[in-house]
Amino acid sequence: MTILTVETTPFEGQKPGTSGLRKQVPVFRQPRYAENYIQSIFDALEGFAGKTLVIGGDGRYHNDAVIQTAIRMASANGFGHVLVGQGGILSTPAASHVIRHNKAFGGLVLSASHNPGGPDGDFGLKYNASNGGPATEKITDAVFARTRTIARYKITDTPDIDLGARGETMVEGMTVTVIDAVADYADLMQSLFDFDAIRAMFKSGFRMRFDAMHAVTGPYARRILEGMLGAPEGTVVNGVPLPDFGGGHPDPNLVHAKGLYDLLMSDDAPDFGAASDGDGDRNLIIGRGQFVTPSDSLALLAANAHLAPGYAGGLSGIARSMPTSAAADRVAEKMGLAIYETPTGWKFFGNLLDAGRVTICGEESAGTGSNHVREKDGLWAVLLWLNILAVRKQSVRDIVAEHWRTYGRSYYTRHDYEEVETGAANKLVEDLHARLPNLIGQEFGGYTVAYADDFTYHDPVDGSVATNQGLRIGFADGSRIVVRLSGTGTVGATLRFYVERYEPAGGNHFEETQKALAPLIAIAATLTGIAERTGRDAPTVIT
Ligand code: G16
Repeated sequence: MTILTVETTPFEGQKPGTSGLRKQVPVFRQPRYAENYIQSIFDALEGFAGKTLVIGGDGRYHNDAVIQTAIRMASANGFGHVLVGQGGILSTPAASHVIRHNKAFGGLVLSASHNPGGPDGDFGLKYNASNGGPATEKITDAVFARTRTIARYKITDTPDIDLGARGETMVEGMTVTVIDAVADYADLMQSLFDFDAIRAMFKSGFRMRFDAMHAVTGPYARRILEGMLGAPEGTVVNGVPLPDFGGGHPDPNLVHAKGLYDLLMSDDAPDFGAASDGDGDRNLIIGRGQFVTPSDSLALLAANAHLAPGYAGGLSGIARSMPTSAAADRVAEKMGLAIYETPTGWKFFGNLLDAGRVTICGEESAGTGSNHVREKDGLWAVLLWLNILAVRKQSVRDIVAEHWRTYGRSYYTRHDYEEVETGAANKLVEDLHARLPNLIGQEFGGYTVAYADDFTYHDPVDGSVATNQGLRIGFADGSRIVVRLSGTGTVGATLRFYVERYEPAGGNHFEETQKALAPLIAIAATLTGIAERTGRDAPTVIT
């Protein structure tokens, strides 16, 4: 067996987006494509000789093939040890924990998150650093630069590892350990939450449905919810990870998890419903008769986290991505906590968490997490909710209503226009960008523009600056419209409109969301000319 140095030439467009490199499977399956990208990652890193690399993915189509390649390349490039999840599986938050727990040099996370899988679906690959979090822009820029000049990669000609069985194998002087994908993560969850209280709640008849969407959280949810917490068998549905997610779209939103939503709104609704996405970092929370927006969920979890043992000492601060509603800001204000507004992308929370400035972070895109790992964490959010419900002994609906009574409500919606022609989408953003300075002071249907800018983030920890992070149009009453291009789509461009209006404590908090926001949605349509420019008369997805 030998180490081979293979000559190669660059591929166009291996640019990591919001969450690593995401492309359609046929693109990723081209000969040398994954190899080029993995070698570019290794070339952008320094000092890993003899160190540990964690590898795992969400089980989607092509996962196993790329894992075998990554193992051969890690060996050929001089890593000393690879930890890989059994069956090639590791949820993204579990991978983050395994990296931290084992003091690994870093990890390769194979996932296209909530994007569809299968031979014609999507695939993705990202590098996480030793803190367990997504690589910083500095590293991803270096990786991208390398993909443009790469001329060779290193790989061994060793046979495939058996990923199905736990144990150790040697690959050219490097040890590969196939680990239990769930055990360490389950221990971590048990250390944060009051499992006794949650167990007692299930025992007293509390009913829940967790939809794993045939994605990676199935084994985690079964072991933790049904195994350790005593939820009745059948609580977890679609619990077997499948390479094509059973033909579904593993995005826990109101379109792709409609079955769960309908159940929770029905006469036969259980007390609580939740779902997670392809790689287990997102969460959907629905109480009986009550959907909880991710922005509200962040605010509610922050306000109640002290009820869980892992957060009993209080929070150091809260962070949210810029397009996320200001609901968490009001909690921070009342509790005297620092609040940070970061660009979209979990990586921007990393420095704040590492520096101990914040304990809890969240995003409108169904991501919530804390300093326990450096990724958002779907099951963690579900367990924190369960812990809160077990202690407060109220329904989700009552808890939400009480929260709005105390803090006011941020009516909030996101309208996505997917697979828009890239040129048209870029032009829309460019034109609106050019008009921003002139909008200030103008009035639209009773809403006066107080500020309009392209969001720039100054990282308070390392001083780095991220520009062009989304167009914000803020109104005098605190309402807001945000327009940005998604960094995770793989076909054409995805345009996102985020619309928010604040209804203070004492106001009407029970209007239908789209109705409550209709005037602002109309302003967004007029200002952007979305219909004329894209030919679309409605968004693809409304959340
Ligand atoms: C990724 C990032 C998130 C981001 C989301 C949506 O999530 O980790 O921080 O909010 O993409 O990004 P965009 O609006 O650019 O599509 P995931 O779950 O896809 O890894």
